[in-house]
Amino acid sequence: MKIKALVGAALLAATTFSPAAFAEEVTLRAVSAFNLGTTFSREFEAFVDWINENGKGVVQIQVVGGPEAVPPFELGNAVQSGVVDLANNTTAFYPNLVPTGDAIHLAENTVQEQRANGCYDLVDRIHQEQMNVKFLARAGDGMGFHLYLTKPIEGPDLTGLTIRTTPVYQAMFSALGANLVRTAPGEVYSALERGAIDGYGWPAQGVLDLGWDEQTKYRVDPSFYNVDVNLLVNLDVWNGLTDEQRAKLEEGAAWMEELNIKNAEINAAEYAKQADAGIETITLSGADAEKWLETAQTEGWAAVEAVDAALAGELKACLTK
Ligand code: 173
Repeated sequence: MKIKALVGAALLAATTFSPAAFAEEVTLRAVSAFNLGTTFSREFEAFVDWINENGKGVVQIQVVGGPEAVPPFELGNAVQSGVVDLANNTTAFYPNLVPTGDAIHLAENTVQEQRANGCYDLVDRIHQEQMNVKFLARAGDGMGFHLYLTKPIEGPDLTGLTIRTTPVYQAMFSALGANLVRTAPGEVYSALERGAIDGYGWPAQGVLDLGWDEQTKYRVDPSFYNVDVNLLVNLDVWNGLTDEQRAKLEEGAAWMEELNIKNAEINAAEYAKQADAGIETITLSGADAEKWLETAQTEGWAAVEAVDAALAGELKACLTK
């Protein structure tokens, strides 16, 4: 018995994560796919502060870093394997692991509605089964995506334009005729500066954070979809926590998801700042706007259906009205 216990303790000491049975307070190591201090780490950092304030003696979070710590497109693998315990990441950065993840930003209902109608449980189950992570919480809800350009367009025709993309915009922009280049956010500024791209897909918020306004002339309205930036916890780590630790993290998750309500107001403030920075708005209207939004939804769902028709059907049933 004694030897077994000693070997067990030695093995545990060799891992970065100390299970709850041996430590009253556990510290999770977290990495963000987005630069710390910028828009898409905002809710994550608020969540970390909330946990570190309200979880004393139970659970704490240590932020290891942002994209400089783990490259954004590698972060999914890092949290899957347990190299990091908790990740702030968007489905567009881990399509290799959860190929139907694109469905989440096609949602027409809120995160709170998805919790109530069972959709959150479905999304969580898919993440657990396919990626070995607990889908703890979602930020970004209530904020759409836009196309930003260095040259004007007349209507919803992107023929001849080279646009920086992620899986979010891929189906829509390619159906509208664009050439696409997939890059992490960190490469957008220099691609614009070099003239390698004529524009990029990006959410309503965060352009100024990254200094991209210097290289951006136009934003195309209306916005489409709903941003998803998710807190993911390695499933082995999650399962090793006590009920109290899990409950504290879930309490923090619900608190963080309430912050999504502020997005409408923040979007409006961000549009005003973009205008002040000289970004002009190209507003598609009438049939052009209809084509823009219709293409977004139809092509977006077609891409998810092509991955897994049955799962796409289940997701669509609880994500759309
Ligand atoms: O454009 C992107 O890099 C992207 O897909 C995304 C998704 C969520 C938040 C910010 C960017």
